Amino acid sequence: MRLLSPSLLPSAAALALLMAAHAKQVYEYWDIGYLITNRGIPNLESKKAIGVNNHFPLPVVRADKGDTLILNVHNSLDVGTSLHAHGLFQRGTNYYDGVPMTTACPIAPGTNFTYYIPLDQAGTYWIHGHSKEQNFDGLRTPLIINEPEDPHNKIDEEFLFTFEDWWPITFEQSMDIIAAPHGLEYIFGKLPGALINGYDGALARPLAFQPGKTYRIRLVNMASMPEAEFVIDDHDLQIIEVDGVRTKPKTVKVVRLAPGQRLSVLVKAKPSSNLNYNYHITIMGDYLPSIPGIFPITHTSPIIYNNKSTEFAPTAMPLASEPFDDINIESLEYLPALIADRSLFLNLTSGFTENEYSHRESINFKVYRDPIVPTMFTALTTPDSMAINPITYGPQTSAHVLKYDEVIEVLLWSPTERPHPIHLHGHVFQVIERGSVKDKTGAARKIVPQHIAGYSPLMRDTVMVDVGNYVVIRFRADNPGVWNLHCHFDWHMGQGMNMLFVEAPKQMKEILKVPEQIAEQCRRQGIPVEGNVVGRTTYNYDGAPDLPHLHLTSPFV
Ligand SMILES: [Cu+2]
Repeated sequence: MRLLSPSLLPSAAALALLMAAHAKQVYEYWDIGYLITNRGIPNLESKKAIGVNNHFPLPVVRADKGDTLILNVHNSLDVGTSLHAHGLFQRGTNYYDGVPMTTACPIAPGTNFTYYIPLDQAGTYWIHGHSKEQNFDGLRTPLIINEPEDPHNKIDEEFLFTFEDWWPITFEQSMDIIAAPHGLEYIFGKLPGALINGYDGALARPLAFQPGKTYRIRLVNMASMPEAEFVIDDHDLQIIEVDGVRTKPKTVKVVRLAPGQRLSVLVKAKPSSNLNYNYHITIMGDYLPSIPGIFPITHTSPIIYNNKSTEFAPTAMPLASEPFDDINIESLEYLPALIADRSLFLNLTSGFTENEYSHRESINFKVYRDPIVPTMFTALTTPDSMAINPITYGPQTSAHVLKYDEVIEVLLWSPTERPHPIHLHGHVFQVIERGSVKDKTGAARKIVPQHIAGYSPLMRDTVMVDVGNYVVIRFRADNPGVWNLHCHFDWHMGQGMNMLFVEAPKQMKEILKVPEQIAEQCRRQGIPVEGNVVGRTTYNYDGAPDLPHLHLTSPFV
């Protein structure tokens, strides 16, 4: 028998020990409470915002891959709250995904709850409220997970930019307004300001560049509605990461991010320091009115090579080049286009309720409403034969039950005048195809080359479905749990554009070991944790939340 030196061949156990030696616990204490503020934006009314530890901006959370994030929350609000780590797979920890009535119960007012989140992925993520769209009122912050072995650690310096819209009204106030006839017209009289890194965008900080160096810039769009564009005059941006997924380097002039999306770009500084430059951040949205000087908002700030010079390179604004298209970016890790086992067609559309003509957003005309029992508990406590039947979760959750390891293709289409940044929890998906719903010639159709050996379609967790467009995505159901698919425009989510994938319920029962504190939060609020959508162990759904019938048009519009 041939023996290998242990020093040449570390055992799995030795490797695990090695990893454990580096892994650490990253501890955060967050007291979530109200603050009256306009976030320092001139001429904007203050509102009742939701902050952490009586302060804005929220703490930026930084950790290394392999660490565990221990996030101890105290809820000082008078309503429930919860936190979602956007982009993390939560493999085996579905109950820490932070979606009340899907994966757990809300954190009750006046109580504490601790998230224990294993950080198994490196990249750029964010943490935000997932209870009544509390992110709209400020509960959102980046989560940066460093990869100790990342070759891009050899960059010279790293910068982070977050983008937020800041409205002078609360989410609750805005929902009342937009649901009413002519609500959108009224609300556009209260346009938001822009926050960059948590402060008034007009104060965006100057950056200092040194000739010949390479910088990594992380971009996080945490906005409730607008998209954000980032450009540096006469500098290339090399995309290396999209939504936490490493990509093959892709050089562009400008990047655009929809709400929920993140990017990392490398920027190589000029070889000399003769000139200074500007960078520009534009907060924009096709659906928001264009008001000269007010919206879209572009904030410009200098990149200083030479602080003795006042000379600047000519500006690239307004932008001439096209924003990048995620169909043309490849993931770094080789994974060819998955072969779909089945396809779903999701019509992202809106309507008006039958009696009040109140506006609602929907998926396939189904307006999401919370079940009586959190769906994860329904999947875990009903017999296998019931747990695989979507009706067990109630019609108003639009639950789709997925088989373990099957590949699902989803065609997302927006036939209305509204764009929808669609986010899937617990996964990244491949972006396979996009085009226009009304295109009869196929000219607008863009599809990844599925038969080119070595081609790896981009994987991401949030994709923009533009006005009148469709997007085809594919993912493998290899993460047992209950995962939301929803629009990341807060108003659309709040109006019901949300649905559930109940993924591999049988395997969920084997894998998920639900901590006692989850059920304790439910019991404290009288929320049942067993049975079907209404808490029964039979096929009796009396009392399930209504599914409102939608009219396509309203007599008021
Ligand atoms: Cu939407």
